[in-house]
Amino acid sequence: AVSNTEIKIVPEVSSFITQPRPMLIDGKWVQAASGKTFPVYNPATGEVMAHVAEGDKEDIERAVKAARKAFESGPWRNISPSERGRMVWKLADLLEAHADEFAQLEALDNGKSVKVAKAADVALAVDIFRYMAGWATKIEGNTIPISGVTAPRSTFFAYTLREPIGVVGQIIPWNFPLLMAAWKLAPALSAGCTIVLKPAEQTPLSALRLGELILEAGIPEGVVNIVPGYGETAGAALAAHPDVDKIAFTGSTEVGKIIVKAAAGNLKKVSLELGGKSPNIVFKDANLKQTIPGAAFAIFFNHGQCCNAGSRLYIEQGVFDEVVEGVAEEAQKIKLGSGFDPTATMGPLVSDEQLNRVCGYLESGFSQGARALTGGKRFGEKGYFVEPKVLVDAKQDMKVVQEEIFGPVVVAIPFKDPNEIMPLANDTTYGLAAGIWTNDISKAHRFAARLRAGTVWINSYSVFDAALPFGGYKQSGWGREMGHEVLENYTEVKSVCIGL
Ligand code: TXE
Repeated sequence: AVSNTEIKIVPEVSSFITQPRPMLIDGKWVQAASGKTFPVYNPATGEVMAHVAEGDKEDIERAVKAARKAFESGPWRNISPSERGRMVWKLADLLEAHADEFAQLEALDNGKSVKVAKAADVALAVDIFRYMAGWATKIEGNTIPISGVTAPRSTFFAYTLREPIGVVGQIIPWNFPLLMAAWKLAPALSAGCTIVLKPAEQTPLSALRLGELILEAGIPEGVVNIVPGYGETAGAALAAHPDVDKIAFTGSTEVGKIIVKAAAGNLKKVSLELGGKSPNIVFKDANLKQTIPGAAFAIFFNHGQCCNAGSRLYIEQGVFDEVVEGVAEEAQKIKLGSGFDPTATMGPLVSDEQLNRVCGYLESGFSQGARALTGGKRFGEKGYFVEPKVLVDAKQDMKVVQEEIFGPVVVAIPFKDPNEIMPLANDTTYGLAAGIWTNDISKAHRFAARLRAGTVWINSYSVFDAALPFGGYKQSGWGREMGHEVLENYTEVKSVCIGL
């Protein structure tokens, strides 16, 4: 039962969650081999709201078999790139037509606002399917002039083919459940791969509903298999499976390392999009009217549960008080409430576990001497709400400055000399994103080049586009998502050489 909701739940969503949801294997909706299901919680109330088939090793086995068959001998490999692109485009159209339903499913499952889910999660998911649909016909090799050093008397004609990598395992997190599924599925489909997708156990619903649209779009059976389940069981089986050619993972750096080890068994290719502790740097010449709401958005969007969150706010002395107080004021304006409350501007964290993790970090910060300018701690007794926080008096070596909190908590640290900021900003094991706020164009470009991060936003933050690659330096990951760069993750290059 879902209580305190003001936006009315559409009938498609209520009927979807009242039935236990099966998994998608070989084009059919089936129960887990074990017959088990697991509960899905509404983070706004802490109550169980749905049950989902609990995939495990045996289900992964069945799904990988189906994906292998679809890759080797199904109709998929003979479908032209143009037709493949049209199917992916059709999937985008279907998703768009069901935008309200997906926004509600996402809000129920993850806790985010229905409005935001529609404007951001669903819209960006539609967009990546459209963008990638266009790439299906543009994945090309080259013709390459070679000299044939080892056989000098012959002439050669040589070219490369860019082929789908094969059966792909994809493991995704709970912070943007639908969007992470779309970022993973769209390029793999356009490249001609077949897929076993494992959604996060906290948020399996939108991926399962997407599976229905995948079939409706005409994508053949076995091309996309969706196996919900826990990380240590279903996820681990997928990462280790000897017949999976590639694994793509988004989640914690800790589990990313486990995936790499599991993948070593058959040396499957690996791409990883992991955590971050991104520096957001404010110079005193910045336009503070833009910077203050920008810095607040950088951390508080999606309740701070963004791998790219601007969680370390470095502010040049002279404007420190004004910026920090401004961001704290923005935090105070935030109204906590269910994603279905149209007046709420921040929802609950995704789970009990995440609530405890964030509160644990706050306690650790306070015990090491940090001070909160805003907020108490947990908000209310029901649901997983936490008040947005601005921490000051933090030192660079504190846990709250070094580790990913993944909640609405920003640490603000002053700096004196612009030359001292780069080493501090780069003093992290992560390298996912960074922000710079300044009106000095040459300073902006100079510092952007020195940041060890996969994305640098200047006078903006969290701007995502299907055409713009995203991914991490250092322990934030391997490879890039989106843009044409992502196609490297899902293709192999074959050289063909003909003696003439
Ligand atoms: O992530 P996990 P959790 C960070 C963030 C957060 C922390 C923990 O700091 O506080 O991670 O979150 C699957 N083999 N990010 O515990 O465990 C799991 O089922 C194979 C950053 O939820 O990494 C889920 O599908 N798979 C991040 C996925 O991995 C395993 C987004 C992610 O879960 C597995 C989420 C295993 N042994 C959390 N163990 C980002 N980069 O955006 C778990 N999984």
